[in-house]
Amino acid sequence: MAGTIMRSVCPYDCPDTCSLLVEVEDGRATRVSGDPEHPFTRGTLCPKMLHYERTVHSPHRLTTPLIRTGPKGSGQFRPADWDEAIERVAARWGNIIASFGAEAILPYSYAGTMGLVQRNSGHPFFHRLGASRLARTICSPAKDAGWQAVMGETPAPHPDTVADSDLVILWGINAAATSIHFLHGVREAKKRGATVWLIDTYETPTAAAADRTILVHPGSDGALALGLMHLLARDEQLDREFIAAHVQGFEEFASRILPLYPPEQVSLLTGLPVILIEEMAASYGRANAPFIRLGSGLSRYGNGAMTVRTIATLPALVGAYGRPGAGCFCGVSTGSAFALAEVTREDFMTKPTRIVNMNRLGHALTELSGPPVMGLYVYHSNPAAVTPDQNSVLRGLGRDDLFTVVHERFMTDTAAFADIVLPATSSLEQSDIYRSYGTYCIQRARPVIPPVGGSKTNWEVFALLARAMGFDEPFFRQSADNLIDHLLAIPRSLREGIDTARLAEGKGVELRLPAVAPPFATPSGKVEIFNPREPEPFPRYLPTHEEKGEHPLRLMTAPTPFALNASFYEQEELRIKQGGMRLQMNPADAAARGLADGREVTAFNRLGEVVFSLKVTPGVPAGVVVAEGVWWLAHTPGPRSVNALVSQRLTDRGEGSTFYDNRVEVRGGR
Ligand SMILES: Nc1nc2c(c(=O)[nH]1)N[C@H]1C(S)=C(S)[C@@H](COP(=O)(O)OP(=O)(O)OC[C@H]3O[C@@H](n4cnc5c(=O)[nH]c(N)nc54)[C@H](O)[C@@H]3O)O[C@H]1N2
Ligand SMILES: Nc1nc2c(c(=O)[nH]1)N[C@H]1C(S)=C(S)[C@@H](COP(=O)(O)OP(=O)(O)OC[C@H]3O[C@@H](n4cnc5c(=O)[nH]c(N)nc54)[C@H](O)[C@@H]3O)O[C@H]1N2
Ligand SMILES: [Mo]
Repeated sequence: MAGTIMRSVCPYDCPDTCSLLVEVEDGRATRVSGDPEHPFTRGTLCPKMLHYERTVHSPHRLTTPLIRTGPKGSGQFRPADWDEAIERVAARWGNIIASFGAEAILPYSYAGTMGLVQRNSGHPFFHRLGASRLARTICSPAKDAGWQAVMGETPAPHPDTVADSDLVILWGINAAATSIHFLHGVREAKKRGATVWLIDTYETPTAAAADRTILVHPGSDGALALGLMHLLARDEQLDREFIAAHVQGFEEFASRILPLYPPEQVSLLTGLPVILIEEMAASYGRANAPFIRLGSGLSRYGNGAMTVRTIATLPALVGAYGRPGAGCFCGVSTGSAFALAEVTREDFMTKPTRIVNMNRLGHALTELSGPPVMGLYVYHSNPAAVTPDQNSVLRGLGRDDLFTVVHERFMTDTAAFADIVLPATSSLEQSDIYRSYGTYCIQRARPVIPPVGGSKTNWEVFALLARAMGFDEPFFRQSADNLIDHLLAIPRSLREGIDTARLAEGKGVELRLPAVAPPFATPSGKVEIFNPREPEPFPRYLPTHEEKGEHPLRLMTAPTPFALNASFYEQEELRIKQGGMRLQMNPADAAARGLADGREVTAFNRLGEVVFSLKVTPGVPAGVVVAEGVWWLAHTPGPRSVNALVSQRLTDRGEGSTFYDNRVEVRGGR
């Protein structure tokens, strides 16, 4: 007998935020499919979510609290009940606070679930505790900083408006892996005659959706944008009227900055032939509605914010901002659709506490003093796998005097280092309210199955911890649904006039689309090529950290279609689809090193060594190697995964990660 169909939301860190139809039989999810009624995702699921039930009911799910019995990292635990586990945490934290102060406790969380309540449910607790705060900058703060420097708070156009474009530029985005529903609009545009370019550092699966794939040197996109603008100015392919009315600082930019970037110079920086740069500029200048869809990869460099800032400047020269089907889409910022401060409760902090950058966890655990980190609480994140400089993170997690609690669905690389592991529910077992960073949809989810085993939601665990720590604020005694109701009761302009009945039914609902501009949401109301508040008042080309580096090969730590960061590695079928943990290399680089396809190789730099199986492919240019996916150590060919090769250095603005700004050398064998 077929089960009941219930609605839920994909909780993962993806711009699309699909609505799900879940078939439930006897309290188990038996099948998951896309919801055709969702305005943006239209019933299609990605390869990762097709069998979400295999994650939810995986035999590897954690079902009971665990207490460490063996050495740190050995993965030896005994089961315990919740009371014992919570009491131990509270007692140990009490001791740490007495000896070192509450700032010796560090929460570490990111994006295992994107729901607003479950994702942020630790904030009020740790604010109340007086713990150190975490700067959650692993993903794309440099992209935000670069966009904001030019466009302020100007909202993105509706993603489906790409269908009205005649020149679509997928710039540093592997949309076939990370944003498949955006490609729907791209296909529509193509049907109407648009040309599609992909600009990346290697031929990703998205190349199949593009008419033309343009491969640049890593981190050089800012130079390309400057070169295109140089040519637009030289050839008078400018929208002078738009510039005069809506752009700040163009004349000085054109006279002082653009002359520095003639095509010959840009060719040296990007590796593109002069004739191609000329051709690109002419096509961009001629297009009626050029639409840039900007990914985050190119922002994860020492010059990442400046690169995004420079690219965000380009559409202004041809007046593409505000024109239907044109402009630049970096991601939507619908954060203001909800009063998030009601969830995060910064007012629970009695004084502003120390802020620790999550990209530098290795440093925080091994070198930070005043006070040192003595207690670490990890929830919906897997720092042993996803965080830069894996060797330093693992050294930190291995400290005998560090008390680590990990709230997880699986025995991840991080959980294996815990003193206490707490079992977490999956999204199908919890209530939440979702927004999205790639669409204007919101959606409410309620549990569709009971918790698997003894697992608990983030929200519930913080309620237990609050009680154990003696916090008596009523806030900690409400349910997640109470808080969601409260959020929905606070009016916000983005939610004005939305279909609340649909929302209550659990369906995806579109917010009111903000007017894109002009005037632009910047202090001047204009596109700010000149921005006096920035240390660099004009966009220009900045070098990456590794422009000139010790090793010859630039390492791309790219996403795979068959996993999401270090999530989904519990599904064997998806690991098989990835073809194992591979390093992709150009045939010339492989030949120069005497390396054959399928061989075991070691990539190394000053930070570490990682074993891969080699995939030789002309899709990767010489001088670049590609490692897709963030593998769990349980499934790696050697003792480390890719982030052992990634440094803790930060971006130029925004204190972001620099995952793509690393070099390696590669040798055969281990
Ligand atoms: N299947 C899948 N989906 C995902 C994820 C995943 O891991 N797998 N991750 C999720 C998360 S957390 C995020 S933030 C988003 C990210 O989504 P995207 O922004 O699409 O992905 P990124 O990893 O940021 O990088 C995208 C591309 O940037 C390219 N790139 C790197 N350096 C450069 C450069 O210098 N110039 C150019 N032009 N391109 C460059 C990489 O080769 C890669 O193809 O995707 C989300 N969705
Ligand atoms: N080499 C390389 N490294 C990367 C990236 C890359 O592309 N390449 N991408 C980077 C980016 S953009 C990002 S955003 C980060 C992502 O970093 P993370 O957000 O840490 O990513 P995940 O690996 O998805 O880990 C999330 C964990 O949360 C758990 N989880 C899921 N739901 C819940 C829940 O409801 N409660 C609890 N307690 N746990 C839950 C999952 O089981 C999973 O282990 O990774 C970064 N690291
Ligand atoms: Mo991310």
